[in-house]
Amino acid sequence: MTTFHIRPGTEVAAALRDGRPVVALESTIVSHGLPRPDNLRVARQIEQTVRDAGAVPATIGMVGGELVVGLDDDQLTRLATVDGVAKLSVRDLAVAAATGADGATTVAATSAVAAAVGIGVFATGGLGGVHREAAQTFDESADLVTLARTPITVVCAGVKSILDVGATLERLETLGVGVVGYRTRRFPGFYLTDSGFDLDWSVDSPEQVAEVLAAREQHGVHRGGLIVANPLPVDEQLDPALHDRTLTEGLARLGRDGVTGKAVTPFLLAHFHTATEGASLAVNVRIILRNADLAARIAVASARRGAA
Ligand code: PSU
Ligand code: MN
Repeated sequence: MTTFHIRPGTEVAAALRDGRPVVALESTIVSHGLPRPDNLRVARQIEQTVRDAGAVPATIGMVGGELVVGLDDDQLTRLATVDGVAKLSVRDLAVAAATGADGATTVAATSAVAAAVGIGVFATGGLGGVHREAAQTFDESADLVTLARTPITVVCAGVKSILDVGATLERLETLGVGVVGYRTRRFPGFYLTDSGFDLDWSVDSPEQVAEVLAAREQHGVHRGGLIVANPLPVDEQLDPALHDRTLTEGLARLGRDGVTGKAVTPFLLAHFHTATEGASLAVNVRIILRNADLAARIAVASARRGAA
């Protein structure tokens, strides 16, 4: 009879056992979020960034039905290069395992699996959120509701402006997901430093985030996730005029081509990539690497405090 256990990679298993800092990483940005062949190179760079800051990277994904925490280089290469890798949210994990699928985990699935094995910090680029047409389609990412019930800290640069940013923040509030700005009181807009929305809280250092996590743990009252929103410095953001033009054009094309549902995000991301001649991709990579570095420093501070 087949058994279905989560398999931690050797290095991740040792680090968790010894209480050393570990950072979870998602695989959907590798398989679906970034274009080939840059995706594999970037995936390795993200892991190296986590190592350089003193933590162990644990990229999560499913290979041949096995749920792996800490993919090795062959497994990472497989998810980055083969066709037909499924995009797995939490609800898909068991079906994908039972059918022996290859799959990449979203923010929701990565958070849930990381928390299940005792990893407390996760780095990504941007979260899923409420889509602009959600009032008609009900299209809201499972990332939000999953973070409501998962004790994980996600370092990200907010959500992309292709989503409804204000509605996403409202839903995070309703769902009880904590949101703190890293050295800012403005919610970042992914490609742009500032989405135009205010935040109630700001933290200044990885040590201060570790204090927040310790307080949450010791209180035992709030069992949901915490988003650490890490904006790009203004001089590294996508040119705002180019951003606005590209977004307006992309949204118009959506309507014209009748693109809906799951296809909306990939369509808009591909449009950004071509319309900005690769500038948006460079910014995207920069965001992920900065978030990986900050997440690793938070994991290190938490491990020092003994409450990772
Ligand atoms: N946002 C991005 N790039 C991405 C994603 C979100 O800017 O690659 C991925 C993440 O894995 C996220 C998922 O969890 O898309 C959300 O998908 P959906 O909206 O289908 O829940
Ligand atoms: Mn959706």
